[in-house]
Amino acid sequence: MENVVKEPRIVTRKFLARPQHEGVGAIVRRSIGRFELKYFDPFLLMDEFSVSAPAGFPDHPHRGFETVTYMLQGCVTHEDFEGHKGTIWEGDLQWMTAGRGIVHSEMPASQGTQKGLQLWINLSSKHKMTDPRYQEMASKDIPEAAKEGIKVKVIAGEALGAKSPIYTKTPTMYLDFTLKPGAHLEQPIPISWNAFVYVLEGKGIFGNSKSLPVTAHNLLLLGLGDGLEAWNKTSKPLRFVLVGGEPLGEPVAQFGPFVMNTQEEIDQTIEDYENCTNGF
Ligand code: FJE
Ligand code: FE
Repeated sequence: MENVVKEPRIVTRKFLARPQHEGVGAIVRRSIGRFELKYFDPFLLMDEFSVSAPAGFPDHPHRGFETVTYMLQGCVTHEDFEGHKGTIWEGDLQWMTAGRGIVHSEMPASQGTQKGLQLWINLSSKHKMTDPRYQEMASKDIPEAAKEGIKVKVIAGEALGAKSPIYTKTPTMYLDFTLKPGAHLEQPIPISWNAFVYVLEGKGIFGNSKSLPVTAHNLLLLGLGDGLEAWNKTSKPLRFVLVGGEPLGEPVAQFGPFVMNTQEEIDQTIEDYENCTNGF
């Protein structure tokens, strides 16, 4: 492969996401959004979730950011207060811009354990009160590319010549990579963006070819540079997601599922939610 990455980013921090309780009877492995890593601008939360009926995430609100749900196993049904309803099947993607307000439920849609990733991306002050919007992509429609032992599903952004149609208000890339044994990846990342890797399966070497292998449920923050280098030096497949975004550089005031810039805006949001006004 030609040298597409000139200054590879190295791994600056590693977090193992351990299971914790969330919602009603659901389990999440939280990496971003936990106490030690409250915010990785523009990312507010990264959960690898696991739910079995009757557990789930019953009616709850969101304001000021986007939620991105990507199903790994099984399916969840969502329904909001405007009657927008659907099932996110295995491999499908839902990119939800909560904007000024969405109240919805996210519940398992079949028997057994339903697993996925949920990422929360912050919106800039000028977009926080935007109209709510959904972008949905079925598994078969997610652009895919393959080259030299590397397969990628392009959820957002561009990789190996494949490009996602998802519009990201906060510029974001979201790539689902599978590397065959022996494969070596070089993926460009815009230089000013924050980026992380979350390992789903197998053992990978990231950043520096001499670094120690990293296993599933670990989140790796990447340092400065123009891209990621990764290697699969094992005899089994390696699967991970690479997520990057342009930092907003704005103050964050958060109260659970409400994310604004100031405490006054949070107070207003709580009032709006209680009174069903300004979007709720
Ligand atoms: C939420 C607690 C929550 N991670 N992963 C508080 F559980 C939630 C929430 C979720 C969630 C939903 C899915 Cl489908 C997957 C998740 C947290 O809904 F929004 C708040 N505020
Ligand atoms: Fe939600």
